[in-house]
Amino acid sequence: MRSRFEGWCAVIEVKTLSAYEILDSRGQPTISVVLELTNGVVARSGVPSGASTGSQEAVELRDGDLMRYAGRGVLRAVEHINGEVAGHLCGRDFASLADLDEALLKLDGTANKERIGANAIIGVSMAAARAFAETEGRSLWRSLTPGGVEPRLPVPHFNIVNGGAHAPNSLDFQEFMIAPLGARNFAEAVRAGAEIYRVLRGELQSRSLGVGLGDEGGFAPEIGSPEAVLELLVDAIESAGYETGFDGVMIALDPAANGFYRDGMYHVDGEKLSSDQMVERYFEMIERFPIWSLEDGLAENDRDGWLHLTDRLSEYVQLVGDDLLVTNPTIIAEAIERKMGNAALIKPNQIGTVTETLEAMRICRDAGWSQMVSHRSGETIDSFIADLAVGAGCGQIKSGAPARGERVAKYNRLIEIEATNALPYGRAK
Ligand code: 2PG
Ligand code: MG
Repeated sequence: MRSRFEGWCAVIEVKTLSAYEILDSRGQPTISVVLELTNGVVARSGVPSGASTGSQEAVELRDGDLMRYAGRGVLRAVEHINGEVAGHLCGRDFASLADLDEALLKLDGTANKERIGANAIIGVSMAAARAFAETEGRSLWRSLTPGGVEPRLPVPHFNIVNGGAHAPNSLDFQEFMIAPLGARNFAEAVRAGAEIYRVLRGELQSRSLGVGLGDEGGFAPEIGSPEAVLELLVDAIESAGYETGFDGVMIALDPAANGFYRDGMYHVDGEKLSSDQMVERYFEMIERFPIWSLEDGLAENDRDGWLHLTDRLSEYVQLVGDDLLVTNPTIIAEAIERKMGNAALIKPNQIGTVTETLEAMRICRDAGWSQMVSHRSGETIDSFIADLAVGAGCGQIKSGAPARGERVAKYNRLIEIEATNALPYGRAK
C-alpha cells in the first residue's frame, strides 16, 4: 500500500503473539518470537546476547534460577511476551513500527527495560518490523530505509582472531577483524574474508598454534601479544594474494578494553599501562599496521581517556564506541557533543527496540558520525542485522568470522540482497 503523502505505509493488526526459549550459539537460553497478524502474515525473530556488555545496556532479563541453565534461563521474559505483552498488543491496530515500539516502552514503564526485559522487547520489535515489511510487500531492508538515505551493501568486518571474554586464551584484546574495504562488491569481500581465514588457519598450524575457535568463529591461538597477532594477520592477508590498504584489505580492532581495565590501569600481555600509555601503544600499532578502525580502545569509565584518545587518534582511525555508547540515542548525542570517539557500534539488543536503534543511527548520520552494525557474541540464525545495515545505508557490519552458521547467516543474507538488487558496496560517503 502506498500513502499519497509519505511513501509506503501499512496498518497492521496483531492477532497472536507467542515466544519460547531456544538456545543461542553458546548453548545458552534465548528467546524466539512468533507474531501473527490478522492479514495472515507470520513474522519471527531470534534474540542475540552479549558476553562483554556495557554497564548502560538495556537489561537482559534472566531467571536467576540456579536449577535451570545455571540461572541463565529466560522463562520469565518468555512469560512476559506470552502474557502481558500479547494481552497489550493483540487485537490492536498499529500504523507504524514506531507506534508499536512506543506501546512496548509504555507497557514496560522503566528507563532500562528491566521490568519486561530488553531481550523480550527487542524480540517483539524485530518480529514486528518484519511484519510491517511483509504487509507492505517490501524487503525488510527496504522498509527500514529512512527517507533521504541511500541503501548500500556494508563492508564486512570478519573477526578472525578471538580473545578477551570470547575465548579461553591469554589474548587480552577481544577481536581482530579484517575488512575488505577495496573489494569490488560484497560477494568479493566475502571471498577475500574466507580465503584469508583459510590461509590463517594454515599459518597457525604451521607454527604449531591451536586452531580452536572462540565464540565468534575466529581462531583462539595461545598468543598474548596483540602485535604478534597483527603480524600474523598481515602475513595471512598477503599470503592469500591480497594487498593491505584502503584499496585492498584493512584491519579493525575491538580490544573491548573494559575487559582488561583494572584499578585504573590497562593490563595487556603482562604489562600495566596507564590510559596515556595505552593510547600511545595504539598510536604505534596504527603506524606499523594497516589498522583503520578501533572500537572500545579504552574502558567506558575512562572518560578523560576517551577525550585524549579522540584528540590523539581521530585523524588516523575510526574510533568506535560500543560499551561506551550502547546504541543509546541520548548517550550517543552526549558523546558527539563532547567529542568522544567519531563512530558508534549499533546493536539493536543493547537499546531494546528497532525504533530506538534507527534513532541512534539517525543521530550519528546527522552529526557525520559513522556507524557499524553488529551481531552479539551469542547469536541465533536470525539475519535481521544484515537488512538493518543495508537499509540504514551505514556501509559497515561485523558479524564474526566467515564461518559458523549463526555468523554466516548474516553474510549469506547480504550476498542474497546483493544478488537480487543493484546496490552500491562500501563505506557510506
Ligand atoms: C562486541 C560484541 C560483539 P558481545 O564487544 O563488540 O562482537 O561482543 O556481544 O560479547 O558484547
Ligand atoms: Mg565491542
